[in-house]
Amino acid sequence: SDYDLVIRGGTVVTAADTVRADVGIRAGKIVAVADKIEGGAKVIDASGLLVMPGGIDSHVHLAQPAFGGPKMADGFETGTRSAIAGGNTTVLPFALQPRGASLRASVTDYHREADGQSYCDYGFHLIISDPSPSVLGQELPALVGDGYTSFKVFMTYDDLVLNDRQLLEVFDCARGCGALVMVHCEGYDSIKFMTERLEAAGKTAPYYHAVSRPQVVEREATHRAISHGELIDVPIMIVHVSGREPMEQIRWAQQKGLKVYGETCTQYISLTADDLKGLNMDETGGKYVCSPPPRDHASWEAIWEGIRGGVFQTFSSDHCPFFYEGSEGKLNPKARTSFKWVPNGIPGVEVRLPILWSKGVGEGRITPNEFVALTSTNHAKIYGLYPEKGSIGVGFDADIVLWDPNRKETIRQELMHHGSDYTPFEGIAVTGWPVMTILRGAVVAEEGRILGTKADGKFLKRGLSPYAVPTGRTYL
Ligand code: DUC
Ligand code: ZN
Ligand code: ZN
Ligand code: ZN
Repeated sequence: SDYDLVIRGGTVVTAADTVRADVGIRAGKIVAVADKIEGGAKVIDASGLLVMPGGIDSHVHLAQPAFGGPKMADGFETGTRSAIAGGNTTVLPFALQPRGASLRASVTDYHREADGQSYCDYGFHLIISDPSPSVLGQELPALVGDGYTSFKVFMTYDDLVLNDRQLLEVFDCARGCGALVMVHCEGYDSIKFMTERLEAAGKTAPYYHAVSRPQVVEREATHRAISHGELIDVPIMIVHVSGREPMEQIRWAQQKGLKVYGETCTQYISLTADDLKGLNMDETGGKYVCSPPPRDHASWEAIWEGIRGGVFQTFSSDHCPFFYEGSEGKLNPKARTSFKWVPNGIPGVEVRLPILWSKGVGEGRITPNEFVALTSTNHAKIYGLYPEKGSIGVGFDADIVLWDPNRKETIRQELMHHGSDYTPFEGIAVTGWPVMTILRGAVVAEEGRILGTKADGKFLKRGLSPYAVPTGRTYL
C-alpha cells in the first residue's frame, strides 16, 4: 500500500482550518490530506471525531531537582506516559543548571534522565541559575547552536533568582545568539518580606503561600522584565501568567510594539487561591500550592480576555508534580511548619487539553482552531519546531490526537497516568476528551491505555525561534 496508516472519516482541525478530510501517513510523516484516501496498510475510523495536531506542552518539569527540595513525582517515564494519555506528542521540560555547575554538564546529566525513558518526543529548555562569564561567553551560545534554543530565568527562589544586572547580562547574551528567553516573573524581595511578616503573625498554613505572593508582586516583576527586555532589545516570553495585573502589563508592552509574548496555564482558568485553604485552613491546601498561585474567578475572566485578545500565544500545563502523602510529599514534616517549605508545583500535563477544550470551546469562548493554536501550533512556531511539528499537513510529523468533542468525563486521580498520588483537578467535569494519540504514525495511547513504549520518544534538536528576532529598536 501507499500508506502505512490512513485516518479516515474524521474532521481535520488545524490552527487555520476545519475540513472533512482523510489523512495518509507514510514513514511517520503526513503525506496526504484529501477528501478521500484509498488504501492504507492500517486504517483508523475517525468518523465523529476531530483530527488535531498532537498537543505540544512547552512548559513541563520532569526529574528536576528544585522547587523546594522533595523529589518530583515524575521522571520522564511517568511524566511522558501521562502526557500521551492526555493527547500530547511533544513536551519541552527544563534542564536545570545548579549554581556553580557547568551548563553543558547539566544538559548531559539531563539527557541521562530522558533518553530512552520518554513515551513522546521531547526537547530541552535550559534554566540558567549561574550566568558566569564562561556560561554566557561559551557554554550558552554553543548549546543554542546544538538545538537548546530557549531558556528560562527566575526573578525569585533562593537557588535560582537572578538580580537585575544578571538579567540584563543574560538578555544581552540571548540577543546575541538568537535564543528565546522565558521569564518567571515574581519579585524575590517582596515575597521574602511578605513571608517573614506572615510567619511572624503565625500565618503558616498553605493558604498563606497565595497571600505571600499577590498579583502586585507578579505585576511588578513582569514590568521589570519587560523593561529590561526593552533596554536590551530582546524578545521575551512571560510564562505562567496568573491574572489581570500581569496580563495588562504584557498587553501594554505588545501595544507599544515590543516583542513580549505570554503564556498562561490550566490552573489559572480552573483553580483559585481559596483551594489553598484546604478543608479548613489545613494542610490539604498544600495540594494546590504552585507559583504563581491560582487567583480568583475575576482572574479567570481576565485570562480569557488575554486569550481571546491575543495577549497569550501559548497555553501550557506547568506540570511540576509532587506527591501529597509521604516523607517526600507536600505534607512532609518540614512543610507542615510553614507554607514556605511546601514544594511549589502541581501535576497537570494530562488534563490541559480537556480543561481548555471544555471551558474554552465547549463554553463558546474560543474556536477549535484557536484551541489548536494555543495547545500545539504556537508552541511549535515559538520554540523552533515548525514546520516539523504543530499542524496537520503534508510534510509534518504524523503527531495526531483523535478528539471526541462530546465525551463527558470527570477528572479523577484513578484516570491519571502521572506519578503523583493526587490530582489538584479532582472532580472537574469536562466535555471533550482524547480518544487516541498517534506519535509519528504509531498509536501510542488509546482510551487511557498506553500502547507505546518509553523507547518511542526522540530528542528534538530545535531551530532558532523566529519569535526571538530583535525589533531593531535599540538603546545602545
Ligand atoms: N515555576 C514554574 O515554572 N513551575 C513550578 C514552580 C515555579 O515556580
Ligand atoms: Zn548568547
Ligand atoms: Zn516558573
Ligand atoms: Zn514551570
